Amino acid sequence: DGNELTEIKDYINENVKSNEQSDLFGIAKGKNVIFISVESFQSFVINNELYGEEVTPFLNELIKEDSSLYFENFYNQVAQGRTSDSEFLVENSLYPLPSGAVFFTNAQNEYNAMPEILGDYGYYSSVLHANNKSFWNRDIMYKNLGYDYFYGEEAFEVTEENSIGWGLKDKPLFEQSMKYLQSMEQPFYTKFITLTNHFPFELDEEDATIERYDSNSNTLNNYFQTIRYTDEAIKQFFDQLKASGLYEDSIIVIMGDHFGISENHNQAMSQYLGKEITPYEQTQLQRVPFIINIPGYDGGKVISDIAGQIDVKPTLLNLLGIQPQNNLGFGIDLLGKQKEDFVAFRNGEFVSDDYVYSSGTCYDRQTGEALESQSDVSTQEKPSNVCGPIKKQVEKELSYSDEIIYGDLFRFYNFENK
Ligand code: GP9
Repeated sequence: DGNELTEIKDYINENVKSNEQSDLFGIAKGKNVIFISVESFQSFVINNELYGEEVTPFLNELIKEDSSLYFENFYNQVAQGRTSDSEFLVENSLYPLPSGAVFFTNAQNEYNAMPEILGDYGYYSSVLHANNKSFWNRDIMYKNLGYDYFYGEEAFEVTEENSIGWGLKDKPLFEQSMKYLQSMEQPFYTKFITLTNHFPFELDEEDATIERYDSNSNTLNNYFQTIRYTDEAIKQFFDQLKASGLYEDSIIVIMGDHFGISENHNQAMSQYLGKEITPYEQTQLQRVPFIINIPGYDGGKVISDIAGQIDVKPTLLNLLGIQPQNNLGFGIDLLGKQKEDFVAFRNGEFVSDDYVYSSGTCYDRQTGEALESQSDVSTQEKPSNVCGPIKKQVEKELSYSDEIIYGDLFRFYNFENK
């Protein structure tokens, strides 16, 4: 009957939310939000080189700008629902499910998602993604999350020349989207989901502007070329936004959705990074870029605090000066006074300020040194058991999030708060 909600709300107030407002609250009030979800974009390529050439030259410049906030220790938290899980995390500040994709299993639930909240503040919301609308059950789920419109594959001119792999290439995606953006009611919240940097990372020869890598993994070898292409596509999009005049009235958010190079390619990855891929490094490889570009802002910086996709919703809403009453989630405003000090992964592993818990081992986050074995972690009494208490809280938090979804608890919550 929804009584579980009281316990969950208490937990969130005590452990997750901080009541102090960030200095940046409302700095982007009334601005359009252009959110670019970049397929399989991992942080290891940022500020990195291949054969002496920057892999992502445009984004490397962008994060240095005074108008940009870049989170260098931001982790993806997806599970089996991959891109759809990252969308779910972003829109709801809830965790994806332990198995299956919540976009399929609980698409009929009540939610209190970002498009719906922004709608109450006069925003028009849409998604631009050149794939079949029913992929990941998006057509159903988007309506339920409060999106006003979904520009799917049929909204774009897709030809043999302008597509590869999964469909329309990123450059024509942005190019063809300009007409939609220019005629859109403002302020708008618009999400782009790119496709070119999708496994197996195919690219036409004429689009390649960086060499392939040379290792035993074709996947990793190709990856540098497709992510460079996407970097160029985003650069071109910024130019078009500036030329159209939309740039000044918008904030642009760029986020990687999940990893592209799985652990099957660790040998090649280890060759590229020049270090062994331990479980600690494997977790560090779950970092994805998160960039917020705020035209006109001049306090840009690189933020090293740990962060995750669960934190996107409260962070963006705060920048927009929106503090909805009716809000229940497990993320924090990354620009505010922090409270929760771990990033939880769906399998119960986590990163905290001081530790990384991966494959049953607790590591020192700064040095990567292994501190305890799994058996130590589960024995609460040991004084050396530093990961154990955090692990317990992570499990509790994940199960609260599951309770909300499995019990469709927003039915009661929205009712209470109306
Ligand atoms: C498909 C695209 C890719 O529309 O979002 O999804 P993924 O395979 O990365 O989950």
